[in-house]
Amino acid sequence: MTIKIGLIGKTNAGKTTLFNSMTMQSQETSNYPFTTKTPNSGIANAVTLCVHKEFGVTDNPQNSRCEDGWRFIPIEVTDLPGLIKGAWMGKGLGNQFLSVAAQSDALLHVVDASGSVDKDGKISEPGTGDPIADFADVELELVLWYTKLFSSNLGKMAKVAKLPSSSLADAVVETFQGVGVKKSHAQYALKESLLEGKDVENWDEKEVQNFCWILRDTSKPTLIIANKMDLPHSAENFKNLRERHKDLIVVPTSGEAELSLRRAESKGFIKYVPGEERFEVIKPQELNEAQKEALAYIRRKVFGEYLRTGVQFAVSSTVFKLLRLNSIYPVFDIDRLTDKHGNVLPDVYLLPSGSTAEDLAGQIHSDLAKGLLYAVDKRTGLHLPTDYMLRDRDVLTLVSTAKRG
Ligand SMILES: Nc1nc2c(ncn2[C@@H]2O[C@H](COP(=O)(O)OP(=O)(O)OP(=O)(O)O)[C@@H](O)[C@H]2O)c(=O)[nH]1
Ligand SMILES: [Mg+2]
Repeated sequence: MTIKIGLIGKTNAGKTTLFNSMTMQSQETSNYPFTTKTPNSGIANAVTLCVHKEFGVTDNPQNSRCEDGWRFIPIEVTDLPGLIKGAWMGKGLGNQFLSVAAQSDALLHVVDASGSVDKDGKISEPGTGDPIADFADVELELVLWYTKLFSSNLGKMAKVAKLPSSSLADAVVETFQGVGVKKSHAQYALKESLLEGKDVENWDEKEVQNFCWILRDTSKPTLIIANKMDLPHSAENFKNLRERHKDLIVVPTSGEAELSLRRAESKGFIKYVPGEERFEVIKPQELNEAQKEALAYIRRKVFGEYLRTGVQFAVSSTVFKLLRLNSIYPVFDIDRLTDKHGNVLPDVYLLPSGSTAEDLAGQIHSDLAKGLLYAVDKRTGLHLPTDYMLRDRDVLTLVSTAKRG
């Protein structure tokens, strides 16, 4: 099960540039509004310190990649068309946008922190736009869309809620199924909005809106990307964004810097591991003046101020902090740390915190889960019960009556 992350935000915020830098694709970007017309999907990576050094082995990753001691675990990212006001009513590319956003486990909400996008989405001078308003506008569109779903299913929800075998939370789940709303989200939103016992047909407009805000926030975890940090005015807008949204993770980035570095790296001009706080020019003689100047600009404006481009940090923070996924290394042979074919530390699985050894088995193969007897922990040698709650960076083998495929 691959984790899915969607890039949302106002037009020209830099979503496609970020997407290209994460996936090494070459989707069209421009300084005209609404460049992206249809969603693009690709593979990015969550990065975590690999366990191979701890065990003193050299690994042969199969479902992931290991570089300089860092494990790169693939996830799926989708770049979406910019949102405009009225998208919730189906304006512009609204419906298409929202249905793709709905499939994501988490959203990266990209904001042009330099404030160089005006009200209509056109590029203007840095400092003239309002990143806080941009963020709020896009969030409002999302909530209005939830509200519309709610209102158009009101009659049905009222009926389902009254059935003896179901509850209002079940009715909410049915309505918002396509958005990935789970029963725990519905129950939480009902409780938080103090609407638990109130007949859904008697909620007033404000109550519906409030409920939908809470449902949006809980069902679709979101991280703010403050992009274009290399430009003037970004530092102050970043600070304001962070102050305004203390409950959210806000990561400063420069998508354009990351894209330049990754492309320079793929051409062999520089050594750069995404996420690291340095890069090294290895073939200075092959760089032209413009490329030299671009790298010097990145060193000065991005690494000098913020230590890194922030792009890889944003993706990894989404996976490990926002979604609280744990990286788990299952192996077949616990002594040699290999799979059946002798590959050392072949796979990493990302599982939500609270997952058990049995959940891990289920992700690998349903037969393995059915016959699961216990797990063995590499670090302690302990036998762990099937309901053992996994911890980040666990290395273990699953012992089952079924043979591992
Ligand atoms: N200085 C600077 N410019 C950037 C950065 N990221 C993107 N840009 C520029 O911002 C403009 C818009 O970038 P896109 O990636 O096309 O933006 P988008 O959000 O995908 O826009 P839509 O597809 O219209 O929604 C382009 O001119 C990019 O070169 C950045 O980190 N720094
Ligand atoms: Mg785009």
